[in-house]
Amino acid sequence: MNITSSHIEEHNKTVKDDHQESLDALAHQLNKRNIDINELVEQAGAFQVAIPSWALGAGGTRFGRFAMGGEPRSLEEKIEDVGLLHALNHSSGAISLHIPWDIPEDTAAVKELADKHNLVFDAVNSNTFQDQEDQEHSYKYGSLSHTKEEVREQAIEHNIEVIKYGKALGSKALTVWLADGSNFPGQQNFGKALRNTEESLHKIYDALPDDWQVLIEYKPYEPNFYSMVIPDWGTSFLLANKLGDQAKTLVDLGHHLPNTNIEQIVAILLMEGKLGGFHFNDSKYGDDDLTAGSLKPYQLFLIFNELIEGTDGPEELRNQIAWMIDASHNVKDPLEDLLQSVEAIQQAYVKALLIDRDKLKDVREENDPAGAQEVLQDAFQTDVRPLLTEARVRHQAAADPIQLYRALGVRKQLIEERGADSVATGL
Ligand SMILES: [Mn+2]
Repeated sequence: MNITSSHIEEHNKTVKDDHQESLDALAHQLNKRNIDINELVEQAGAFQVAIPSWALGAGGTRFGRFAMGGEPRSLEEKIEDVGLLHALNHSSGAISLHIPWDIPEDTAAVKELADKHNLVFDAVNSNTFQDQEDQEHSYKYGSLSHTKEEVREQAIEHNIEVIKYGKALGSKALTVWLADGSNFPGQQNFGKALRNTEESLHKIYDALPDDWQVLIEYKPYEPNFYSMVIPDWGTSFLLANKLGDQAKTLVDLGHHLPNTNIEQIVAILLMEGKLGGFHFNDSKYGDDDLTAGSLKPYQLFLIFNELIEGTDGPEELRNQIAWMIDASHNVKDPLEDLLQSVEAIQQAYVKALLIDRDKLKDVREENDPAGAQEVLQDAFQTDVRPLLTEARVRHQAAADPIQLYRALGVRKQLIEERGADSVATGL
């Protein structure tokens, strides 16, 4: 399945007049606020969010997995799917691999295929939360934190191997998420488990190329329900500080207890130069892995407000942090879901760029909370969708990616090519 430039042109022609009308209205509105729409269109078009290789199939829950049909059967087909997304929205120009679900056997060929789709390889992810076939030691009771040295060594070796794959593909970061923890009180010595983890991470850190980063993810519960070895940003931050400059914290939006003020965490990590990565999703109760922005678009906007406030400019913000979608798709077509996620992230980003920073500074200085709310709402309530459409059109992508995806019958064609019962590797 290929989306060609003529598919795109045809589609863009059909929406051209309506789009121009909306864009002109928005430009006029922003002009009155002394905002140049072209500058924002450029920033929006430059924003890229990595797609993880495991997000292209139907996601599973503990209770069931409902096949989507046409799921990618190999890493090559996953790259093709991300290529489809990028062709449609011009903002999914990176892929994040999960090893060992997606081992690039022939790295040169995999890189070439990615190049063909204008994709680069973002952070690589290790996996020590499952046992693999022919693995000597089990991770049932932990990996980098395990009580037994031989298990820890095996997990360290795995991470170093993941770095090797990443190096061959041009990645610049390793993301470590540990499922390690305990299910029952008394099961684990908290201090010892954390100390073991620190020592293991040190060995992985020593194997990092000089221009790489290691990103440490945290999670308060699940799969362990009494304690997690790295439960929160503070513990991740502590480890990152102990390791050194190349170690940073990764914030996954679904990895917090309900009502946590994530934007404040973002601000503090940025202040300390320790925010390295971001995983987008949305949730109502826990790590629900729902489409980014589907439930809490205002929270996403407030997070981007802090991201912009805490960095030196849009370009620095884009380059300084590894952006990735980390969501699962149980009932939606994953490709449509990913298109919606990217769109929601870009909306939040552009709306946060609209915030009148001088005014916000003034109202804060004057301790004027009502004034602060007005400033934020002025930005948040602006409908920036025509601006995002314009960014896509200027980059020869689809004015309305989902509309074109459906009009072309992409899923139907993928089912014809790959079968109705193909299953992607992943959760
Ligand atoms: Mn994550």
